[in-house]
Amino acid sequence: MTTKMFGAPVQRTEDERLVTGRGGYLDDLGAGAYAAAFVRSPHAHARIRDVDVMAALDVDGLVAVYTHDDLSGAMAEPLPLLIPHPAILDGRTPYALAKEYVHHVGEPVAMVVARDRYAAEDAVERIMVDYELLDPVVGIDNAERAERVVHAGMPDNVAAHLVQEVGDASDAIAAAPHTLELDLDIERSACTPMEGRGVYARWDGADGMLRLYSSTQTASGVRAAVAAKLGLELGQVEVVVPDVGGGFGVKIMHPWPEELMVPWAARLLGHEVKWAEDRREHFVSAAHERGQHQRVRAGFDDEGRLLGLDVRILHDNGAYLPYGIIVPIVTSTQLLGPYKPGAYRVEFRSLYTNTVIVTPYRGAGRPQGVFAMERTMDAIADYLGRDRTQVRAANFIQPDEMPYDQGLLFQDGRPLVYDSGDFPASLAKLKDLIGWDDFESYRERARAEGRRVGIGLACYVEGTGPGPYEGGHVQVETSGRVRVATGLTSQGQGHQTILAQIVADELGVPMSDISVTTGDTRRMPYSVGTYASRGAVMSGSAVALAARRLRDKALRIAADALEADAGDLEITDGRVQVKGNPGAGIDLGTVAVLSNPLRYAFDEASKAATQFGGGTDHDRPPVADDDEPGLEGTDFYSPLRCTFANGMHAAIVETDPETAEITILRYCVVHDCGKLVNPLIVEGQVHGGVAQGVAGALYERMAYDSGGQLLNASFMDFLVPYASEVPRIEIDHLETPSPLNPLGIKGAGEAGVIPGAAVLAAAIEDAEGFPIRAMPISPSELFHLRAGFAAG
Ligand code: MCN
Repeated sequence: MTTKMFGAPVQRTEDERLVTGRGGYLDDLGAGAYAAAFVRSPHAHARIRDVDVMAALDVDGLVAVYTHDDLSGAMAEPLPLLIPHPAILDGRTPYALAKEYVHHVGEPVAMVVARDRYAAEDAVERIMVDYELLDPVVGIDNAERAERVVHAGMPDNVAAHLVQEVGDASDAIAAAPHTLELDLDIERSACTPMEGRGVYARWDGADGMLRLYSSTQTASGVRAAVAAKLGLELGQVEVVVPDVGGGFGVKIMHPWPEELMVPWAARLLGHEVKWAEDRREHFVSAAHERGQHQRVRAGFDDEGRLLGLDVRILHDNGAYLPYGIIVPIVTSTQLLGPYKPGAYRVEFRSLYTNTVIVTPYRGAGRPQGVFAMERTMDAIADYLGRDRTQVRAANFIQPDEMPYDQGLLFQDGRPLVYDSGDFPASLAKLKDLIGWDDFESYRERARAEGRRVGIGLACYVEGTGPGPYEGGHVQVETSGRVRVATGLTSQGQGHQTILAQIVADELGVPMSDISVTTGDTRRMPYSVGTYASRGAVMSGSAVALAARRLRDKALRIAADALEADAGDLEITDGRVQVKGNPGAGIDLGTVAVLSNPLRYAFDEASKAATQFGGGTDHDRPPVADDDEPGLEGTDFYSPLRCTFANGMHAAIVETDPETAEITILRYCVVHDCGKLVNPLIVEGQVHGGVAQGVAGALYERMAYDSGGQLLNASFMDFLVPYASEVPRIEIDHLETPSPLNPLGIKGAGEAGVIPGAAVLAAAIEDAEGFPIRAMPISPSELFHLRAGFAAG
């Protein structure tokens, strides 16, 4: 390697285009397309008696109206259950358009296609749906009581039930010197990306090809689902993902009903069709997450060591289960964080409710797990009168115990094994960064000024970079420029930059000579997608492997041309040369020419190529027996299991003694995602994550009334924090490389959000002196808690 871009804080190459308004998002496409709009259920639970479309047919510009009756074959069947699991008792999934019943407000009942969106919306308003209202089930308590049911034939509303146990937790708790119990709540929230969902489809009847543009995190998943549902061969469907204005998990779902209906109609009508979600639609019909009740029982010794832990989780699953049980299984298996309890039992029930579905939202179940575990750690410390960091340290898995098997099974049935990490070192860094040991004197000074301040911390581990695989394609053009393709889609993570950094080092070319294509199934048909903080680990490794292979090939070809030994060659600044003798070498572009005999006649570079006899040596086969023509190649990376990143956050808050306003004075992060490809990007990811963590702790919640109506379905009412509410974030890194992948990387994209609720609950509790058991918490809730505490 001659350049050293891996690890450098390189500015993101995609930003100039995006911040100067040259990005191309879904709704920038398809100016001539028909517009689709959806009739959505205004009720949380109802039977559809009739859909009367007559009045809509008069709307000027109307093209077509579709209901479930118009669908046939696979399109008329429910959507697939994407990730099955034996713990799923009854996995209900929605239809592309509702059939007989609606199970949440916002569920699509009919689709209108019209010349433009105005006409489509007018027609939507004229469609009369006759609903027989049924009792909705809203909230975890109601779902658990099961006095009403969400789905006919399911009397207890339990979608899935799973128990995992390591040792005998009941015995361990019963025998422990101390025990305590906690009831915890964390409310529903949502991803709220800047850009909503959207899909634009073109059907080319002449060659039977469907071209689909989708604002998705999973291009290949959409392709597979649409092909299957529309009865097309995979080779007939291409999915291209334009710039995406954020996803955070909501665009991981594939297919959304709209993502099926739009191409289905485009094919039927032989005309382009587009749907771009508006904000209100996003609130009421896209996915949410978080929503859990947790009951924790802990048994511990005088040092605060956990001897037994029993956690029971009720998870609000929403009306359908297309995404299986990923969220509660992540909560239940990654809840233990950096700790090793003597025995552990976890049980969850995933409950159907008449609210929108749940897909993994950044952090995916971990914020809830960390909330349970870290609130427990704090409760133990407070009970024993010990420092909160000491109790944690007493429970840490030590670095020399790595790899550490928690004895639990993850979603895919594989054991949950932490590959590496140094928790004591992280804690030491965090304590230094925030000045933990000096806080009491600061508190005293603040108290003397009539101010109330508190400090809290929270620790987490995060399984990142799961398989099954991801690919990378690398091609050297005869110009010497390098094209890289990944199946990942980018929602703002900076993939183009970091993949170019990796390839620059592996191939020995300047970053400015590398361009990266993301989310285009024409360039990379086999891919899994961007979620679970897997991009750097999976695609980073795949492109590194592809580039390494290409480098070997380039050296072989150049060795032949230079009549040198491949082992004596190196690639520097895009030139293959003899080590120690830069004069003796050829450009990579020339190697690309040599690799493809057909290019000799056409290419300028062939002039250089012929110098080395590549085109004139008739005794040598133009392509070696075990090689393919061209300087390009694809490689795939498929890990044994995911790699565990970890981190610890601490915050100092101030709560106003009168108004109960909560201000974050400091927010510190120690983060370990293995080797950092680009520290600037990782810190940006941590900043974004912390902003969402703060949002989930203090502002954002989905407020449903008892009828299943979302009361805050707009940015006037759903409080997304402004930059002014997000604290300055101080970050320190630890780099314990992962032994599992070729670059030693662990994921970073979700980390910042994970401990947000736990760390702020701890700090507020410390400021106030009474337990905080539910998040988010608003000033008015804090005010009432104070009053309740004061009243005893
Ligand atoms: N990175 C790095 N070094 C590491 C790890 C990561 O330089 N050791 C860089 C990566 O190269 C990448 C970024 O950090 O540019 C995030 O990488 P990774 O952790 O692999 O996450 P993914 O690329 O798989 O992105 C998904 C992740 C998830 S799951 C959510 S949710 C999320 C997130 O990324 N949604 C986002 N970050 C987001 N950022 C933006 N702007 N928008 C979203 O929707």
